Amino acid sequence: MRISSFGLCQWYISVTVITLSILAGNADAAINIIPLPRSMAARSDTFIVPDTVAVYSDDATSDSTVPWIARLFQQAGKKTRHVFPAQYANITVRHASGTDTLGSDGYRLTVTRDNIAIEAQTTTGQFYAVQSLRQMMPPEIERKSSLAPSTIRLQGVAIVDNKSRLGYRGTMLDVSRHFITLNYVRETIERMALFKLNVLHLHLTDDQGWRIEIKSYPNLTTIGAATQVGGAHPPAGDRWYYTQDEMKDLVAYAAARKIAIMPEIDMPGHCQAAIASYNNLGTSGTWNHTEVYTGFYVGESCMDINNGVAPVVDTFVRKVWTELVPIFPYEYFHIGADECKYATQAAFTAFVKRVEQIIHGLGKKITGWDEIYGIVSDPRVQTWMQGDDQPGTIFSWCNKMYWDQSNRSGDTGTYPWCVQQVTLQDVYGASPQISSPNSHAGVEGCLWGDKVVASSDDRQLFPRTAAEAEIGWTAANNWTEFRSRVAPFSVRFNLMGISWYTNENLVTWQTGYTQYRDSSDTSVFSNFMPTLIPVDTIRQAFIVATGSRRPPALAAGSRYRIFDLRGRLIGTSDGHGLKNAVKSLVPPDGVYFIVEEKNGSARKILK
Ligand code: TNX
Repeated sequence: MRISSFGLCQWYISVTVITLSILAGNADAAINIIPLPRSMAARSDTFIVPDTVAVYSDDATSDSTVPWIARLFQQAGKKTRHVFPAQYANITVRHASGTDTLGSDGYRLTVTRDNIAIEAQTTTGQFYAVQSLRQMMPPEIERKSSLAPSTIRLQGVAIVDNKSRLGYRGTMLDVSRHFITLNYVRETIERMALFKLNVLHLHLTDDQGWRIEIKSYPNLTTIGAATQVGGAHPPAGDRWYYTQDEMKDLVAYAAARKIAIMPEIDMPGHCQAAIASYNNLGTSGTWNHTEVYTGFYVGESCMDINNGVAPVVDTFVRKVWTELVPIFPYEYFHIGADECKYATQAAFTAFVKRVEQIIHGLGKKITGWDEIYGIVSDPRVQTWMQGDDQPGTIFSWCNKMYWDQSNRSGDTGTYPWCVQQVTLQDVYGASPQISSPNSHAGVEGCLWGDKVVASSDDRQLFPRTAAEAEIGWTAANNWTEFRSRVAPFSVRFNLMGISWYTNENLVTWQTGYTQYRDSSDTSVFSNFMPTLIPVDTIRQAFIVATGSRRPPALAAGSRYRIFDLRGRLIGTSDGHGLKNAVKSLVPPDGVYFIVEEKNGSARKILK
């Protein structure tokens, strides 16, 4: 139990987060892993996690996985120590031989009464085994703070998860239209890792903003990053771009989680921020090129390429990509290349071929949207249009994988130009589309930022990202089964602080948990972070949930009010102590918040 003070305030409350399954010491549950492992056989025995977990690793490759295991068990309120030899270990990590059949991302994970065994041919495979183990642990480990000591039982199982269906399983964040903070990008990386996604595609530039420092073109950030859709500016002391050093750190952070970052610099269209920074990159008479575009609809900018690639454009393209080489080790550079309205086809083709030459000269491969199909020699093209679905493409059909499309018809705050809704089932249902004969190289969900402000809109990413991860990993395609396997993730999402969308009619989410609020729902608990929530937020939640503008006068003793995660008042108990309040008011499962009003003392209790 942790107790901390909120400090001075006019009245005092405390919040208790109770997870009854943990209180009861009963963490057994069906094994619900997403994406679905290739083969999984439940065993009849159970592993009880000891207070100190002894970890054995067999070589340097396996050693690098140990910190992830330590972190996992630390979150579970356990200690770990590294031991030798294996017979003293509760968990063993082994580097499988090169002749094994697990492949570059497969693993074996076996849980028995006596120990947990992880085996893989690569650190990626070992990391994925840890992610599966993470999903077998109680969801409470996802809190920012570690669990208090409790009994954790893991169901015995033998998993062999060999070779993902697609090598590329991506998420795209559009950091240009609305800037996305590094913190949120890191958060997204953590969430991707849980589902074994492996490429974060950053749409770094567009008409509304240039978001990466380029030392040889400083205006790109002084001018090009000064605004976003809607025309706002960064608050004083803040900036809306990433420095090269920040990006290097981010790349390393992602790499540790087995995620590569693919940079995209959109050209020759979608580049108004660049043209506004260096006017001679554009041509007059096509589109306003003296200011960064702050409109919401897709812009129409185009670089000066219709009379041959202008030398100034050629130099720009070469220097920009050159500066990115030491930052992004990923093999592909993405050039967007979509929607360059004012370029003739011949000019566009010549430009793309020239950029390909530059990128090849830098030792990288080139990729982009449908428009470059058939122009470039590298096999990978990303497709949003059904008609351009070709072997080797990255599947991002806008009616299945555009996360800025609504979860349901009529959802405000989204941009449903492609289709009225993309439900969880729609995403899952794309599975047959990505199989042979199309033989896609990958799948990617794209969170465009024209309208969606990512950092306050996890509901566009989740739970749909889980379905994307699943179909990218396995060809198994059983919606009814997936529906029940995804249901308990409501709990994990909540505890991870994800404000997710329920697709309420499609999945019976584990009871007692919240869903993302619609705009009419003013609850502030829907994105609750137990350890980080400021007292003012709790106060506001209290006011919203109770309708009371001022804290009520208190009876002798404490009054407890129980809320669900949506901020709905479940019940009130006066003066009978916490235990009684829990007993009489809290439903038998789920996470609830207990707000304790107490005149004169302040404490926050987390269990
Ligand atoms: C299409 S299709 C775009 C983006 C928009 C998005 C909005 C394609 C490659 N580009 O520029 O942001 O729709 O959904």
